[in-house]
Amino acid sequence: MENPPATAGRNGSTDGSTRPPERTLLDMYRNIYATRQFELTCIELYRQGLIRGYLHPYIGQEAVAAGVCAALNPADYIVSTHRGHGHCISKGADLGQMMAEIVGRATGTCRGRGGSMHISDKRVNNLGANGIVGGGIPIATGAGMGIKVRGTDQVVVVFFSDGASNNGVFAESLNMAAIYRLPVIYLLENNHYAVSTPIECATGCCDLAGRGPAYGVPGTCVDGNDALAVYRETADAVARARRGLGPALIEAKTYRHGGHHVNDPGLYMDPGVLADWKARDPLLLTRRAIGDDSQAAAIEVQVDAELKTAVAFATKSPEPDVAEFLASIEDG
Ligand SMILES: Cc1ncc(C[n+]2csc(CCOP(=O)(O)OP(=O)(O)O)c2C)c(N)n1
Repeated sequence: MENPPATAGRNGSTDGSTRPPERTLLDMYRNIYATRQFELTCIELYRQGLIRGYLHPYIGQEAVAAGVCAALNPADYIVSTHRGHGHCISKGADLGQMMAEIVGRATGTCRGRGGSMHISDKRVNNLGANGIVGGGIPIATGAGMGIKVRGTDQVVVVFFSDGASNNGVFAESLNMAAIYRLPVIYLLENNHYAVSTPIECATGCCDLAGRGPAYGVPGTCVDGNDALAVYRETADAVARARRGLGPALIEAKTYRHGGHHVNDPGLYMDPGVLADWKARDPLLLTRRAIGDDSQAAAIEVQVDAELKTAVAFATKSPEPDVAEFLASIEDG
């Protein structure tokens, strides 16, 4: 595995060592653990009828969001998906406002109007999740064009999955990003399924990173359960994009620990394959990489307390006001 690039970003990895700064590893573990606990809590709240609509757990994939966002600055953008809780948390969401959004309360990041699948968070430059598979890909390409026009050194990362990479907008967006050298990182989370369809049944060529060069976009593949590897690969792509060298496609191979959504038992998943992936649970791998149980345990205590406060805040918050909502539509 390559060393982290010698860039002096938020993570300040300039020593060329194979380990990123300790703070980065701990931050990634915090985000992985927070996402895991947040979603386990959401599943309980869903069963209690407190969350309406769909809920798509990210459990098993958390190292992708954590590794990617560790390589970003607060001013950088992300664009998310229907499976986006990990993206939100790793980009810096306040757990209380995020939980309030998911239970549909007025104090949520979108005043309770977006919910799990359409959450966004302007405060941390999260341009939002999307119920349209692949819908975020052209949005990010447009955001990349905006950055280029404004002439800042920001980048945008768009998360999407293997199913979305078969949509036409993938081809159109990569082509456009290549010709304009847009600072967009296309982060393909290959979790090997689109609902119940395994990738082999939906995709003629399963080398998804290999699709990038066909459009003039460098493509790399990384172990998506290894947060450090994801961080390094992303930091490399971010450094290139900030230098004006254009877009990148990163395929992070990972796996869901369960079905497509909260009510899908995932019976079509091979139990042996699932067990192999669970043995490489990103939570365990990252905890092991820290190598100091007391540091990991301290993070867990802090997150558990934060989450408890977040749930209390969210569930005690008022429902959105219908009259205010209708007035806001009329105001445009
Ligand atoms: C344009 C569009 N087509 C179909 C759907 C229905 N749908 C919802 S999720 C999903 C699977 C998406 O698979 P993938 O992109 O691999 O993401 P994952 O769920 O694995 O994270 C489909 C087909 C949709 N929401 N939008």
